[in-house]
Amino acid sequence: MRRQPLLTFVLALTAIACGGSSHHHSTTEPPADEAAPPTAEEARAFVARVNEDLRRLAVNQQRAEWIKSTYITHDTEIVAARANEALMAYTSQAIADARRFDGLELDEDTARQLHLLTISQSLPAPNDPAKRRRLAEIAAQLEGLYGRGKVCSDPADPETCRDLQDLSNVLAESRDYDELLEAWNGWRTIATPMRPMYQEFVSLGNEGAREIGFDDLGELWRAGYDMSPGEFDAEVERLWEQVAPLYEQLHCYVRAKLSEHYGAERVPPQGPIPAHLLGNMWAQSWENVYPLVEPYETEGDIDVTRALERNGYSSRDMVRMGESFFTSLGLAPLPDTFWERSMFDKPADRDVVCHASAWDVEFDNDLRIKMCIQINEEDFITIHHELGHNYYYRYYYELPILYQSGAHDGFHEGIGDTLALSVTPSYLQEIGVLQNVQRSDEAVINLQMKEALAKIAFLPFGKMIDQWRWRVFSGDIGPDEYNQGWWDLRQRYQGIAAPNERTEAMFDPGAKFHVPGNTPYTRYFLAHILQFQFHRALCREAGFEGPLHECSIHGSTEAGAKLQAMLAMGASRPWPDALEAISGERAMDASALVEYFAPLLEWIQEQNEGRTCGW
Ligand code: X8Z
Ligand code: ZN
Repeated sequence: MRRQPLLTFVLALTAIACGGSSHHHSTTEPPADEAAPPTAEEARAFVARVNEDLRRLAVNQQRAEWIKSTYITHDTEIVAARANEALMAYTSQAIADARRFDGLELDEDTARQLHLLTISQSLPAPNDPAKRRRLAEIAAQLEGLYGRGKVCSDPADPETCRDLQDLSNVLAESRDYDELLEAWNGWRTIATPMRPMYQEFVSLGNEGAREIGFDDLGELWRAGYDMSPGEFDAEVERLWEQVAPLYEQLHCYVRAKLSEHYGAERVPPQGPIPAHLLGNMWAQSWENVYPLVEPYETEGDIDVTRALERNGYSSRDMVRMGESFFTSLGLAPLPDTFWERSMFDKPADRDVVCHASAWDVEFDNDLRIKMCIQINEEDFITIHHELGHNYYYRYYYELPILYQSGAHDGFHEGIGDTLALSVTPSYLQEIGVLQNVQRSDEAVINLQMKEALAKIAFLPFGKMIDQWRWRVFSGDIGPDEYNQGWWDLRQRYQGIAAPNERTEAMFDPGAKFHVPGNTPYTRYFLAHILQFQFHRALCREAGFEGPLHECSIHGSTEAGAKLQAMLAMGASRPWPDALEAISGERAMDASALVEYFAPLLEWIQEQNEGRTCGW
């Protein structure tokens, strides 16, 4: 989550920063002779100094942020907002100061770090101190509203309250249309108060982005990919077109099954699917409806959740198992401090930001995760996801802070997921989680269905969130059409529809963590494509020959060495260099994903014969 690229994060992170004195110190001493042109040597010294200053400010900000996220109160929110304010003030000033080196012939490292500085913030603040403070506070409050969110049938009685975890469990397990609807509607009530705050947030964030030279906040976000924002836009479209046909087939099949279960009046066989029936609060991944769409009823046990429960694992045991996958590749064990400082369980006595995240608070191998782990398959996979972030931090923490990020943010999000693709039934049998794993063509289709519900279903969601935000930031979607614009995109990309009327008094985007948390989201879309590309490359490295979906890299130190080489580059080179280091390829490409799901696609296409797909 949020912390990913620390760098990006940090700096910008979310932004929230605060603080700050109202007068700015210039980040470098003014040249002795004001008229003397800046030199490459000065630029190098400037970058070194910025790295040092950022370390101090970012560590302070991360510490405050960690405390706030693990103990949400009025005061911790303000302390975190102040620390973020200081970081934002410094960063924007440094970007302005760096302008004097524009047009100078610089060595590659200096030029790259100056570029990374410019794009390091996901929320740049305006220079006006009052506006900056306001922005930092709104950002902290938005996240606080989400983290604290509860729905109570009797507000006077805490016993009647349900939080996101409770409501998500209803979405995952219930098959009762009305019960699902109540939980779905309930969670969205927590976002309503965010609406005016978000409007102000957009306007202040845009102002900050313009002051550092971007048209709006969305343009700044799209500038982080070693190509122009326009080229990046086209790149995302290109990748989407590679995978959209798979999504359409999956959608068609799942809709037919849900229609059988809930009836054609509730799930019309040719229209969009009601958004609350897909097993997930945001319909972003659908693995929880697997029992309703299972291709073959078999004896084979791929119910990982049941197996985890049966074995009596604790949250810590699950994290240990995750770590052991990384160490099987020859990567280092997690430091002792990881086990001391992480938060694995939801505290009973205070509000925390439960949304999973991975941190390096001190930018110095101070690795941590923060999760409210439940003993189930989804969280077992999320643990691998978060540890992927930690291992990125682990292998680049010795670089200058400006390089302590992923090659791009999609890389950061894709590492743990890549390893999780190797958490196959055979692997789970090997480590004693599953017994009696079946091997048959039917078992392959079952397993692929489950994976498709997680990975293919996610793709349009991964794209649409920022399609919405980019339009909001540019003004294409105005404040009086936030919800309409949201549901138009939900329907267009995902083929889902709200189950009841949504009005402009509501603010449904705010019910998804990354909107109030201000975490860019296209990274997850990219990661869902890249992870298959990484997987294919690492399988090759591990000497695997056979169909891609059967490969597990578990235990391959050759694959581990390749991975480590890429992680250690951080953001020091343009991302195509990092992609080349791991895969020999220089372009993002969904063909590995298509190859991986080839058996399922063929099967689904047969099932869909005679159906009208699309919406
Ligand atoms: O936010 C996350 C991670 C932390 S970076 C748990 N993910 C996205 C989400 O939950 O919406 C992982 C997949 C998509
Ligand atoms: Zn992540």
